[in-house]
Amino acid sequence: MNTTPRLVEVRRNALKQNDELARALRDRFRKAGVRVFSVVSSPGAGKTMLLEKTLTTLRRQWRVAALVGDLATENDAARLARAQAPVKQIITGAVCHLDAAMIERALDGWNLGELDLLFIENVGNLVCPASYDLGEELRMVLLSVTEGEDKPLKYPTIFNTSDVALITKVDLAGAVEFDMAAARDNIQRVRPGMQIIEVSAKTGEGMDEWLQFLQSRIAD
Ligand SMILES: Nc1nc2c(ncn2[C@@H]2O[C@H](COP(=O)(O)OP(=O)(O)O)[C@@H](O)[C@H]2O)c(=O)[nH]1
Ligand SMILES: [Mg+2]
Repeated sequence: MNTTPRLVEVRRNALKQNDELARALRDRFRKAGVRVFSVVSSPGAGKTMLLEKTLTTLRRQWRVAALVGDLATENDAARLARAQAPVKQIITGAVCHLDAAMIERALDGWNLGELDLLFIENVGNLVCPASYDLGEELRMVLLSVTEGEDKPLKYPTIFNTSDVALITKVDLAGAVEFDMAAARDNIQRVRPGMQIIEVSAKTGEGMDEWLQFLQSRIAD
């Protein structure tokens, strides 16, 4: 007799289905030669601003595009489009994360062979996006200084499932008495060895290191 509660089972099946679709997407991206990077964070940590600056610089050298997820509004797509790259908004309604099926649908009509880089901005949330593989090859997690140093300890899964951490809005660190050493230490406690980059998309501090990191991944 199956003793697993029904809801748990439905959720497990949904995740399994997502993983299979994500694997197929990853294959498709590899065959098309497009590198796919996703960004996760709490709402307001600076994903869109960082991506706008990143796209603006990288589009000089690469064919870049972005997908951006939100519960409502096309605001972020409009902001990212200022970087003059193809951008599509995914409106999730009540759903607190993107999933592989949403990515597949959003790519409908796009020729992946014409792209070098695709960025995916996930819905702002430190919990739900952690469980959903989107077929990306690299997941970056943002922690803004205004959120406090303890967030990696409170939301370990999102840090555990990411490949690189960015500490954002470092221009505000002094104003909020952010303890950078403690934040770095907390990230290392949940994900030992993870690379950490400190940036301010506003002042440009750390952007060179960030862009160099991306370039080195692209060259891999
Ligand atoms: N001071 C400062 N503000 C920033 C920085 N990056 C983003 N912001 C501001 O933080 C707010 C949220 O940024 P946004 O990019 O929309 O975050 P998202 O919700 O993670 O996409 C906006 O008002 C931005 O102007 C930064 O590096 N420094
Ligand atoms: Mg955003």
